[in-house]
Amino acid sequence: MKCRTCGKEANIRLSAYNTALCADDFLIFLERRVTRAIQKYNLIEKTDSPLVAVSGGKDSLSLWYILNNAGFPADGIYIDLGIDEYSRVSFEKAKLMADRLGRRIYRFSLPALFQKGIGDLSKAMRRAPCSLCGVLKRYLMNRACVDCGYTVLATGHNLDDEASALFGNLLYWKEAYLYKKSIALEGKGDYLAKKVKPFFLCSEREVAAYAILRRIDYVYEECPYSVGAKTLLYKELLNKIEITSPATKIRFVKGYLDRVKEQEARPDPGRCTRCGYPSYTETCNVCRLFERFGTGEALHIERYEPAQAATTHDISIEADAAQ
Ligand code: Q46
Ligand code: ZN
Repeated sequence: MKCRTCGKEANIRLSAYNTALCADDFLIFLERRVTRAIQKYNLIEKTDSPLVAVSGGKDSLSLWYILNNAGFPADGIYIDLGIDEYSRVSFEKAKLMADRLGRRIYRFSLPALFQKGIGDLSKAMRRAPCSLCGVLKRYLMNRACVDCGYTVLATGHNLDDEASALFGNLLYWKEAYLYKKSIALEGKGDYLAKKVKPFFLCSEREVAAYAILRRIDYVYEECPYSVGAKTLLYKELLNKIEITSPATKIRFVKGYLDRVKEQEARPDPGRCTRCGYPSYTETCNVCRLFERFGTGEALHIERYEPAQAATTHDISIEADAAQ
């Protein structure tokens, strides 16, 4: 198996593109896919100041790395869910990348804000941890982006995440969610940040290979609450289909992108009467949580400055007709 670009021995087979590449050319290939998606879908402008949602996993750390090396200087936001060792290790990995890039990282901590981690908080609220976690992460990341002066929030959702979410939403005809999954969701006023997913068309396997080849130190363990999640089953099913019919996932997600209408993608939410941030109800879920479990103090965000100078390499965003 030879590398399509240089003819050397290939290291990775990309069945969806019916090709194979050596390690060096694969890194260039993936970085170009990301920068082209940024250009094609107008995800981030050169004048933007992006904030990356960093979990300590391979996707978010690789995205943070790529953006900074592609000329989009970005800081990170980490949400500490208070899941003991998992949260501690995840934040360590996030800080390592902050140091490597020479970028700042912000942190919201659920135990500091609510005196409980996501496990106890979800028990107290009689709500599934992942559903509550989703609400909190959306709120806190939006607050970090808007309040700290960033113009766009970038998340590391990859092709497999999007294909499995789309599959699940179609399977149960969750039409209300169907149009909220686009590659970019525009912001509104001074209270809702623009959200983008530059890895939308990059598979989980591709991002994992990228992280390993770039020696990105990420947390291997999954969040303990992900065990048994339906999205994992959907990912497995889609990967089985992919084996016999390569490129199914990317066609599925690209077909969605062609159909999704931006106007419908983000129905105008109202604003919470207490905090002023997006809410479909008079008082948002998070203000209600603060009322019950908060410390009574203002929302507190921690800020970590990088410990050492940045070590980066440049990634070109010029179009390359050969790819
Ligand atoms: S939602 Fe659920 Fe994830 Fe939150 S509680 Fe963990 S598994 S981290 S993407
Ligand atoms: Zn509120």
